[in-house]
Amino acid sequence: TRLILATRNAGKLTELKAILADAGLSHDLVGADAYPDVPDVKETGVTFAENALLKAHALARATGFPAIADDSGLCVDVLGGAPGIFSARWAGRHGDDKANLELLLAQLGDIADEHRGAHFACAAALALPDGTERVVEGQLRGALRHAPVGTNGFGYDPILQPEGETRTCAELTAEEKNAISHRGKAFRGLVPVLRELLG
Ligand code: ITT
Repeated sequence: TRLILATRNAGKLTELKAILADAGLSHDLVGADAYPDVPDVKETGVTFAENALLKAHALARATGFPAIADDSGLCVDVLGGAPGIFSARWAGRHGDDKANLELLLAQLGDIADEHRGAHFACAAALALPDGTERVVEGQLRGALRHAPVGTNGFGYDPILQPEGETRTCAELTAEEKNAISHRGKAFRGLVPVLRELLG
């Protein structure tokens, strides 16, 4: 059966397909770009879970297929959890990863390493056309570097060094990142729910 991946973020889509395939999910995975006529939903929620559910419901309702969505971001301790749900447009323009990362580094300035704690957060939401919904969340704890390193991944990956790692997320292979990431944890947690509700 068809399962819609309710995202237009290419980096997320690549990771989601790998995470779900590794978990043995055999559904026909189709990105939101296959439905260009479905308008982007306004992310009016105040939590990752609320926004993930908004996106999943919008696609499930519009397509008549089950849909899963990812809402995620970087939460910085000394910024009280910002950028958080505003991570994709922190510097103003939605999806401008380079500008977002540079603004965040500038905001942190030369704050010492012991005060550069942060985590990635991800809410994985499932919505069925009948309105059934489920959410599972995951986090990846780490510290922020003073300058970007690495070219893999997307978004803030070049500045987050996971706990227990010497490399940034952008220096990890896709497999290494998915094994420990907020997204990997959230969506692997959603897999048993998908099996139960979708068969
Ligand atoms: P969709 O809503 O279409 O899924 P989006 O990019 O708008 O795409 P979000 O609102 O959830 O999605 O924003 C997520 C932002 O958080 C993303 O643009 C990155 O800047 C950041 N982010 C999330 N996961 C990340 C990861 O694994 N590595 C680096 N940055 C990440």
